[in-house]
Amino acid sequence: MKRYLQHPIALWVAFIAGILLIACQPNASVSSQTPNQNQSASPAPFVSVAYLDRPLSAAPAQLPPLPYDAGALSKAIDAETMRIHHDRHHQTYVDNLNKALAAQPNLRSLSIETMLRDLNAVPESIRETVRNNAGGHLNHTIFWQIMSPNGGQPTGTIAQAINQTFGSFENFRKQFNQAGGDRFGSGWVWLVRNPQGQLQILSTANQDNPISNGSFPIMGNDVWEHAYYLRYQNRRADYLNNWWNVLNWGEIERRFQASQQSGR
Ligand code: MN3
Repeated sequence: MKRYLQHPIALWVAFIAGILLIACQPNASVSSQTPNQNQSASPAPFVSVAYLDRPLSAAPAQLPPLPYDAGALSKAIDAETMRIHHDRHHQTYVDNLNKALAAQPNLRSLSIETMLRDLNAVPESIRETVRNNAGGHLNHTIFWQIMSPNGGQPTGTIAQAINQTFGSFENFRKQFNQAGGDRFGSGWVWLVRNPQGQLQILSTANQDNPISNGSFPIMGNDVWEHAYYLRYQNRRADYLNNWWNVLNWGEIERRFQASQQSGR
């Protein structure tokens, strides 16, 4: 009998010990997981500067459709310019990039952002072609998205940040247009989040994108003549002024918030 009694008691003791272990477990797991969660959150999450939620693929690069009709931005840009700009110029960057990467399966598996962040990793024989055409593809992919037929004024956190950094929206607009007008030849004018975490206006030559210098492009305007020549001819300043009528401030706000999460 004793042996039978001892056995259930041993089971009972084990059962209580088990309950105690389980009862202690949540505390132990919370305290041990908290630092782990912090560790995994500390590296900045990947944020695509093209689409924010997914990288811009080079396997193969593809022309994204315009998110509105070609004539929708006529407050600033005529339909024919939009068609030529998107269907031919942007398509050409895509085609030339795919040609350059055709024999480079390792590079094709990288995102366009990754390539442009480290151009030295691209073989020298195609580096300039990748710089220009991957840059052209990325820049125009951003450009189409940050415009919309509606225009208007910035709201939300981007409006506050612009006021804090530049004094007022009007000052920001003036400085941005000035930088776009001062770009000699072809290039872009940008509002970026720089590596120090500040908003900054800068311009880049040709199809260079600010990510190559560690900045996050929040919004940018194309000041190549192909972007405005049919309607404005040599009057780049008029194009720069009118462009503010067709900005997608909701998308720009989304990009500003993503730039803060990106850690760059
Ligand atoms: Mn262009």
